[in-house]
Amino acid sequence: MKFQAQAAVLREPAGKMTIESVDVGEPMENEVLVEIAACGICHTDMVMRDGHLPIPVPVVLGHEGAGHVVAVGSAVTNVKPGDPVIMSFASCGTCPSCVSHDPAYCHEFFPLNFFAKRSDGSTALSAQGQPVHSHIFGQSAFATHAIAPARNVVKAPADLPLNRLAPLGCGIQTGAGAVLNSLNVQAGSSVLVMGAGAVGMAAIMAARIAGAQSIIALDLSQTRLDLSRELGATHALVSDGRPVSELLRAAGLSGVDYAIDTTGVPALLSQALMALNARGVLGLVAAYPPGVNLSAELAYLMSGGRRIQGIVEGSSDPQDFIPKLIAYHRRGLLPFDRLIEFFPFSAINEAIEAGESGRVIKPVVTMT
Ligand code: CXF
Ligand code: ZN
Repeated sequence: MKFQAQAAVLREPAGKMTIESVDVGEPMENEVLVEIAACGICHTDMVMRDGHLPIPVPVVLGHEGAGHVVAVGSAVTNVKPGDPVIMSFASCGTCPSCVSHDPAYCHEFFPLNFFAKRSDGSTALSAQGQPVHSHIFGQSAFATHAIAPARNVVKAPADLPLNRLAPLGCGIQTGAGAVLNSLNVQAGSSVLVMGAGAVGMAAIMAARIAGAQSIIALDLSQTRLDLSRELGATHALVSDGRPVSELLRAAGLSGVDYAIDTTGVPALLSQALMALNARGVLGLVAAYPPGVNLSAELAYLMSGGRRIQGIVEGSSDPQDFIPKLIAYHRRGLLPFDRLIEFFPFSAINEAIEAGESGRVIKPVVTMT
């Protein structure tokens, strides 16, 4: 059985998306069909759109979907039709990382999330009989309907609006998880967060939850820095071209125990390394295009026991971590809704523009 959905199709790299009628196939035995209520826009969607993370076209992007399960494949047991769900990233479930509940480091992470098709090569979508690539992050949720592996979906509470919960599946989980899971930020420590976008703001809120003593936001935008202070930053530094260590010194800070990069700007990474205290860690969280390198003085790293750590999706197991984030949100500790502005699905290109111009921190398109 095929039915029609509306999807925002990207037909050429760096192009605009066009909302088109597409045919959606049936879920395979381990998949679910979700009617999407809302989908957040993540910077990684733009990196994929522009071909910096190479993906095939035509394709439907979108990887912060939330909605209701409409149908399930014959082997699905974790959800049933009618359940509200938040969609997250795809993982294989059988590699050593997945078996040890670390699916963000799934050995198949890149094929499953970026190849825009199932492992058997098929896509869930077509238009005028031609395949349209699907399964971006196992979801392709810039659409009214998406087919996802059952492992990808996390049951959502019935009493919270799904459109607000959508960004938990990537951006919020990534920033909060970097602090609470990957780096395990300790109470009383100092945390530098470079970039006050959705991921950076989530990291700032999480650093407050962790009890960090100094939480330093660094960004170009004074408006964002003002908001970062409301969300937990103790210091807000305008990135004005001076090296990070100099900015910290001017703010009365000597160094930091943790630095989290959400910007992907190589010069800032080198500077952040030089601002690490002994035993400090630099967490790499941005969507770095392939081929971008970092050089560091080995004696400096070694002698202070300093580390550089790659972080994917906040080292989260979404099945456990998203419910934890919702519990923090209910207690008022993670007010990520303050980052969101909603747009109708038909205005997806305006929503993207609002995100890229920096006017909106987390645009979310709503389908229902
Ligand atoms: C991505 C960033 C690029 C590597 C995989 C995870 N995060 C999501 O947007
Ligand atoms: Zn993302």
